[in-house]
This record gives sequence, C-alpha cells and structure tokens, in this order.
Amino acid sequence: MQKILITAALAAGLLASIPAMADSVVVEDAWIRATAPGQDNGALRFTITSPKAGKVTAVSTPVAASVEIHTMTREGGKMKMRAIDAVALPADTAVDLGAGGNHIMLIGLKQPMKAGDSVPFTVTLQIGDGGKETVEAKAEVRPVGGESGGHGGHGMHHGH
Ligand SMILES: [Cu+2]
Repeated sequence: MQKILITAALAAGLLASIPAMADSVVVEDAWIRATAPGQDNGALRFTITSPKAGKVTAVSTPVAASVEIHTMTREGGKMKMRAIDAVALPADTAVDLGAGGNHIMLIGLKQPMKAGDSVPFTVTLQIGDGGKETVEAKAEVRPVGGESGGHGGHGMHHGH
C-alpha cells in the first residue's frame, strides 16, 4: 500500500510540474457524493483540461441509466437546473464541472453510491471543428457533508 502511495505521489508531482505541456485531455479531481438507499439520482464532479479548445458533449457511466450536463440559472429569484448540450472548454484551461452552476447529473442510479467506491465514467469531447475524442476516468465516491453548501436538495428537482 505504501509503495502504491509513493508511486502515485511521484506521478502527481511529475504531472504538476508540466501542466502546460500536456498534449492530451486531462480529467482530475473526479468525485461523486454518496447517496442514500433509494436515491436514484446523483451528481458527478470533475475538472477537465483540454490542450485545444473544444467542448464536452456527453458523459456516461455504467452506474446510471443516463447522464445529463446541467446548468443552474436564476429564474424569478429561484435557482433552476436545466440540461445543456455541451460545456465549452477553452484551450489549456481547467474547467470545473461542478462550479459556476454547471454539474453532471447521474440519472437513474443502478446502485447506491457508497463512500470509498470508485466509479468509472467516460467523457466525450469535440475538439475544435474536428472529430470526437473520449476520455476514460474514475470518480471517487465521497461521504455526504464533505462539500461546502449550495448543492443541497439536488435530488428534489429530479424526483420521479
Ligand atoms: Cu442537476
């Protein structure tokens, strides 16, 4: 275990030292908030950096029936969520999908998200006017309460 941790720390240090030279899309800090039994929606958060300008057009994961990219807008004094087609990625800029009202909604969870679990997901991007690119990543499930407020009651908007 200790050996793995040291290797990971070295790798992280190496990546941190050359962020501007990355030539592929990087997904970091991916996590999902743990859900209660019976809760069928969740939120995935991650930071993504693309060396070239593009956009995130889709996210998928085997643990949810569908995944939507959501944004929060203020309507008549209330915050509302709505699905959007894509999130723009400026070149070489870390975009936090979870800040600024944007978030990734997991709809129809097939199992509860338990703290400590690792959940695979795939991000589909369109780079420039060119073709599609997919990036595989994993999200760590974190216990409820580990984040600062503002997202409470999220599931309420998605009740079925
Ligand atoms: Cu949402």
